[in-house]
Formats: sequence, C-alpha cells, structure tokens
Amino acid sequence: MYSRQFLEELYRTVYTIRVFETECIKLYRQGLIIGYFHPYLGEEAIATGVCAALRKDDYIVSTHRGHGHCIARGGELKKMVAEVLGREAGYCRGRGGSMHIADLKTGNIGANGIVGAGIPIGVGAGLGIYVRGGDQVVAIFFSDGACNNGVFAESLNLAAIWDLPVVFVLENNQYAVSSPIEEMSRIPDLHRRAEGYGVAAYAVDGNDVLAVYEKTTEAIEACRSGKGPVMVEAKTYRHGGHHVNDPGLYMPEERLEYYKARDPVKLAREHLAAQGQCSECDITTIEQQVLEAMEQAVEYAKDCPAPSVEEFLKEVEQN
Ligand SMILES: Cc1ncc(C[n+]2csc(CCOP(=O)(O)OP(=O)(O)O)c2C)c(N)n1
Ligand SMILES: [Mg+2]
Repeated sequence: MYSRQFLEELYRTVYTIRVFETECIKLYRQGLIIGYFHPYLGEEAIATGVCAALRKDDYIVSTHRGHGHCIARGGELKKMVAEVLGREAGYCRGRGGSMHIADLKTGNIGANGIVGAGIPIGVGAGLGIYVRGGDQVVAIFFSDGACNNGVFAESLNLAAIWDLPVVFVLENNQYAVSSPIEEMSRIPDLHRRAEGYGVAAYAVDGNDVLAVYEKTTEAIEACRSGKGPVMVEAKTYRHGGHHVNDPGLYMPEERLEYYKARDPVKLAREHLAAQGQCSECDITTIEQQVLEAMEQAVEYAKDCPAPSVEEFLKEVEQN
C-alpha cells in the first residue's frame, strides 16, 4: 500500500508533464518555439516512475524527448519554458532550446540531440561515481532507435565489465521516427540484448507509473548494492508523431487506440483515486494547481528578453 501523499506526488508529476507538453505545442503553433519539439505525450509514466525511485543525489541523462525527465527530477517550469522559447532566463540562457536542457541542481546531466550520445555520457558519469567511491547511480534514458547505434553496445559492455552503477532506462516507444520496431530489430523485446552483455534486465509496462516505480526500485537496489549495471525496458507508445510537425499517419489506428486507452495520466489518476482514496474534488484541485503553475510559467517566459545579438557575437568572438 502506498501513502496518499506519494500517489499524489506521482500524479502531480505525470499530469505536469502532460500539461507542459500540451501547452508547449500550443506555443509552437503560435510560432514562439524555434526548431524541433519532440513531445513526451504518452510516455509520462516512465520518467515519473523512474525518478521517483531515484535518490536526490543520483544522476540522470536525458534525450531529445527530454522535458519529462527534467520535470520528474524537479526542474523549474519557468526556466524550462524560458529555454524552449529561447529566452535569456532559460536553463541554458536560451542557447540550447528544447533538446539541450541540463539542470545540475537536480542531477540532470543533460538532454542531447544526437541519438544514443547520452549513453556513453552516462557511463562516464557512472565511472566518476565509481572512482570517487560514491553510492549514487546514473539513470540513462534512451529509446529503441538508440539501441541500434554502435555506441549502445560499446557503452553497455564497458559498464558491465567495470561494474558501473548505471541504470539503462530503455523507453521502448516502438518507433525511431517512422521506423517501427518490428522492422528495426528481429527481437522487439530489446531488454533481451542486455543478457548478451551479462547485464540483468527488467521489463515493465511503461504506461503504468506504479509498475515502473516498483520495477525500477528493484533494479536500482541491485545496482546500488554493487552488482553492476541493470537495464529496465519500459514499453510504451507515443500519442502522436515523432515531433510536432509529424502527423504520425504511419501509426496504426487500432494500436494507438489501445495505448491511448492505457493512457499513463488516466492510470495514475485511477491509482490515486483507488489506492490513495483521493476524492474527485481533491484530484481536480491538484490539476488546477498544475494548470496555474504552467500558466504562470508561460506568462513569465513570454515577458523574458531574448539574448541580444551583441551578446551572441561576443560569445562567438571569445570562443
Ligand atoms: C546519431 C543520430 N542519428 C540520427 C538522428 C536523427 N534522429 C533524431 S530522433 C531520431 C529517432 C530516434 O529514435 P529513438 O531512439 O527510438 O527515440 P524516440 O524518438 O523514439 O524517443 C533520429 C533518427 C540524430 N538526431 N542523431
Ligand atoms: Mg523510439
């Protein structure tokens, strides 16, 4: 049995990610976000469940679809919106945008626009913990497409032979852009690859936040106790195309409907109502608070100045 407070926290996080992505898509349509934006809609339970299982002093490495990871680690909405709008007050002073948010205060080593590139960065952080003799772990988020990059194999093997404290979090959303997993791997259950490297692997329903939390807690316990790296494969499905301008017409409708019926927000809400004994009215209050916080973040970010051209030029000259 979980406490109501814990279930509330999970729901608040899942719902915050949903609202952040939904509102940012609106900002994108208004022409306020430059570049790409890869929504995490449909995958909210993974970041939330994994981060709830981590300690405050642990680390994460994120991806191009990384807003959810940042929020689940306790990132500030105001600084996130400011960053995606390219404002000076953003996490990277507006220089990084959606795909490059890092937040060292919350142990978020950073997102990355290069598919798979976060994996060796996380293994390096794991080596750092090992060298310092710490007992933290690094959770590296990546998706199915990254598993077919050579760097996945190299990193997994290195982490394994050096017994590094790394949790490989495979967010299997079953697509790399429009390439379905069935065409990209003979073995769609990608965690089975871990076995070949002597790495313990765990599979979980990535749409159920409690299931993700429980399985990741088990995996982290093994990892933190010095048994070396682990892998958690959370299977899920995007609620739309690869990025905001991809209508995702290649996604079979019945499959999408199946996963939408298992919407992570809906499941987390049900857990809170049933196990947490939270009334409809109290859940609505949480949702209202989240919506207000997001509204404030958007207002704040819109009022923030963009970096000046002079400042950009100075940085280029200096470097
Ligand atoms: C090394 C590299 N190759 C290709 C791309 C272009 N690209 C951006 S996202 C993406 C798909 C990645 O799929 P996956 O790893 O499954 O992540 P998901 O988008 O599903 O979260 C590709 C091919 C890239 N950014 N980096
Ligand atoms: Mg994918």
